[in-house]
Amino acid sequence: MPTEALLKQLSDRVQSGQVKDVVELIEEGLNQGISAQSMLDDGLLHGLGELSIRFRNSEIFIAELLQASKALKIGISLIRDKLSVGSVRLHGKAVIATVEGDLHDIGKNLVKLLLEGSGMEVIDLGSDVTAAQAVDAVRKYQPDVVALSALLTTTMENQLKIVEALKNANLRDTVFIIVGGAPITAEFSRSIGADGYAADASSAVELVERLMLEQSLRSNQAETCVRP
Ligand code: B1M
Repeated sequence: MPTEALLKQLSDRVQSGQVKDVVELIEEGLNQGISAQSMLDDGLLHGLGELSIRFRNSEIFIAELLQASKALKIGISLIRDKLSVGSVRLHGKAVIATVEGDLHDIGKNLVKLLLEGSGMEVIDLGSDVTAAQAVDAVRKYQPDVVALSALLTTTMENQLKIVEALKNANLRDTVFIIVGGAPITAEFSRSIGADGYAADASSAVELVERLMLEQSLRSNQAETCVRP
């Protein structure tokens, strides 16, 4: 099947939540040499995007959105090993979560996938994660990065709650906090005192790389200063 037709079918089958067809189309696409990134962006996510417009216009119900999300997740699981962020190699540990009150985890899972793919150990706290749970996880795992996702305008403030809770627990300065999700902006990130915002999963990896590089430059400078 021509690439364009296959990607269109993939998008259509996600929208109609046909898991079996999605699996078959991805297998066919991989055999044809279509890139995993293209199947993700132009097939799976395109389908979810189209459905989102219909959901906003009240043309479909939440059950259809759920079924489509299921098809999309299974699709991603088939190409996850082939998605990459180029040459970025990271070390260290990240704790990732979707904040309290929010069940949207597809974007968070993509960020997790790419952070793992770039070499980080990622502890996934799941979705609907409270500030107390985030603080406990930072105490327990001592990560370098806390990555927070929020998809609802009503839950984005819960990213601030986590920043505040980490401050109150004297843990704020032990981690980089990065935030993302559809309603989040760079300005919002600054306003809540996070260390950075990323618009998508690959930018999240680049952001972590930049923050860790800056940190290691700072500690090298400090070491040079104290050396006799
Ligand atoms: Co919901 N939902 N949903 N939904 N849903 C939205 C977010 C909405 C915009 C739909 C709409 O109205 N058009 C709307 C929010 C409106 C608002 O807040 N202003 C909405 C609503 C209203 C709701 C409910 C309230 C509906 C209801 O019950 N009446 C309900 C809330 C449930 C809850 O969370 N408490 C609800 C439920 C659901 C489902 C469960 C059915 C399902 C989620 C399934 C799941 O995740 N397991 C769902 C879905 C699928 C969506 C849409 C259609 C798609 C979200 C998605 O997965 N996108 C969404 C519409 C939309 O966003 N266009 C919508 C694909 C994903 C890859 O993108 O998550 O944005 P995204 O992630 C991106 C970037 O944002 C970024 O990277 C990813 C791309 O690489 N990113 C990060 C994300 N996190 C990051 C973290 C980072 C960095 C980057 O660093 C840490």
